[in-house]
Amino acid sequence: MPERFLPISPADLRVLVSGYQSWSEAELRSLTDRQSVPLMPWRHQQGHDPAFLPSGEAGVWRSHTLIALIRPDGGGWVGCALDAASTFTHWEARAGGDGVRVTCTLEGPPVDVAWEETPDVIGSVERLSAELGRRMNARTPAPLRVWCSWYSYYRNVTLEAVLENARLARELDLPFDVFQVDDGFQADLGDWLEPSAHFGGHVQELPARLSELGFTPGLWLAPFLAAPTSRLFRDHPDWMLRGEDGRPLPVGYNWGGPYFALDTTRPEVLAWLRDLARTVRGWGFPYLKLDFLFGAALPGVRHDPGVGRARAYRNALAALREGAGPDAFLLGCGAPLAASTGLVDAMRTGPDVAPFWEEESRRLWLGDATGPGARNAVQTSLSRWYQHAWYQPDPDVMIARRELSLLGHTERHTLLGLLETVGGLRASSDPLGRLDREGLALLRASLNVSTPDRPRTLTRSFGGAVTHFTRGTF
Ligand code: 9PG
Repeated sequence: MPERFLPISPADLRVLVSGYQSWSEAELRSLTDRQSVPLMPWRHQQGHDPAFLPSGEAGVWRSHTLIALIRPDGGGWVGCALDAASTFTHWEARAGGDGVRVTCTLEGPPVDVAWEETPDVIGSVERLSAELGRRMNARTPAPLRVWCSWYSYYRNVTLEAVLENARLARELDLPFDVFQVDDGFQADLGDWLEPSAHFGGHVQELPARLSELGFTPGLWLAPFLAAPTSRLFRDHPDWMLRGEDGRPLPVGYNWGGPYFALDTTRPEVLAWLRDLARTVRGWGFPYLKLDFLFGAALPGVRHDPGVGRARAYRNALAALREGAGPDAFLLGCGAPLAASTGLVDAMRTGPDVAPFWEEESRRLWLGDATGPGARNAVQTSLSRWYQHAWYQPDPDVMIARRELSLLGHTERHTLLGLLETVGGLRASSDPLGRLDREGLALLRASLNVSTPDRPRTLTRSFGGAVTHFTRGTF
């Protein structure tokens, strides 16, 4: 279905779009509004698909994998790719004077794409999304309750801080399944096996001690990236994704500088990824948070130009799955969404939560709603509710603490209510020793895992919230 024309007034339609990767915007908006495109070019690679950016014109909406156009009576049209293993499916809805033109373009080999008119858009979205999940052998294990070090310790995390929280969780009888160490334990981006100077030990020491306390050990990796200062980059400059000029291509900016991505069409890179996952699994980490995964799907010059971006990505993720083992729990993050189905167990479906509601200037003036904040996280995950058929959604952590947070009472409770709506993983980063009675009660409430079939019913009753959770109206 390369192109369809709908003879209906654009003013009567809303559009549901799902951005490319975890952090990209997903929203339900009036078709005549303008989809924002980040002003800063370096945000294009890190939050969007640089090969299919929002156009920035009013009345033009771009979406990956799935798009829906919704009439006021709840009926409308839904388009959905039914497979995403080797192909990215790009949708565009363009309002014109006499109707709406919908186009679908494929990046990769031909793939089945559904397009239907329906009296019940929500029902059709759920059904087509489930069909994609079935065809790609989605893994949707029971959701876990995770303590993650990121949203309070950030890169200053230490071995002792993780253990202290784990001991407290046991003492307070908090029902966490997993204790997961995030970014900060490693010597450099790419040098995962050496410890950072401040961590106070080797991350290898943690599994035995966490298991003793009854928790499953979890570890963060950004396995497709390398810092220019890393040993990985120094030893293997030829393993990097390249630009047209033949030099390693800087693909983003974080950790105080630019970073590079691995070229996963090289067999030796796939072997290295397999070994990495096998090694950390061998250390005793069956739960892995695999971050910045978009790194393997960026446009650039690859060793094997015959392998498309979606395939290069999928092969890289499959290598990690092979190394970690079929029973490892893999959480994707910063990842192309549908293309991960069947290889990950859970997926971050929005940008990072933060201990504040939102950075309005970044969203409104810089056109970038991929930044951290409770509002962006909630809106995006909520607008992707149907993806529970592809993996366990991870709407990111609850922030229950009052100290070290700017979230007010209503915002904390809104966060809780909306996380419950999305279902999936339940997580916290709160320093447990700093929670007061109210914070502890809120944390306990948030660890109540909701089942994957709940979002549907809840989203119907939260329809108003989804609709009004839009720029300027909330
Ligand atoms: C660790 C963090 C945490 C967090 C992840 C991810 O677009 N960006 O520049 C961008 C940077 C970092 C980021 C998200 C987006 O956070 O989502 O949970 O693991 O990395 O560095």
